[in-house]
Amino acid sequence: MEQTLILVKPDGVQRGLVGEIIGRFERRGLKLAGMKFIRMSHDLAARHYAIHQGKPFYEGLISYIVSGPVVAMVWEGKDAVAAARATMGATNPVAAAPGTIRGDFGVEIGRNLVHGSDSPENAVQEVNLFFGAAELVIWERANERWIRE
Ligand code: DAT
Ligand code: MG
Repeated sequence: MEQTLILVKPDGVQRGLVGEIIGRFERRGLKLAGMKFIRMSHDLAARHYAIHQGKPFYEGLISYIVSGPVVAMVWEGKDAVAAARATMGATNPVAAAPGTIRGDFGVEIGRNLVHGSDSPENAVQEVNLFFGAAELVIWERANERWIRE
């Protein structure tokens, strides 16, 4: 089953939006497979954002993501990556549609509240970077047939 790595970034935690953000993925119908509350190390941040190394915003991005605790989660389901990205909204909250997390709570690209994997291939890498196999839970959701055909 497709999985995606979602982070509630330090601004989401500091602003008391953890429950609000988790609730949106939960209500959407994605299924939670793993969750932890961590302070990312500089090393983890550098590995997570390796693709952005050298870009003008890289240093600011790293110092932001390690500036406070984050909630790291794995959500799963068919098309989990695309569904989660749609729920998050565009990278720049100013351009994000109202009704999305970034469109409802953000006004600044460097404070965009949430991370979500951008492809199923990258999602596999990101999930493995943050979670060991033993930290992911296989479980049966009682109302599964009312969410998935
Ligand atoms: P996303 O988080 O939507 O996947 P991304 O992977 O392109 O976006 O970039 C990672 C983060 O880096 C993004 O959430 C915010 C920051 N960022 C991206 N482009 C930026 C820019 N042009 N200026 C400042 N920060 C930027
Ligand atoms: Mg990205």
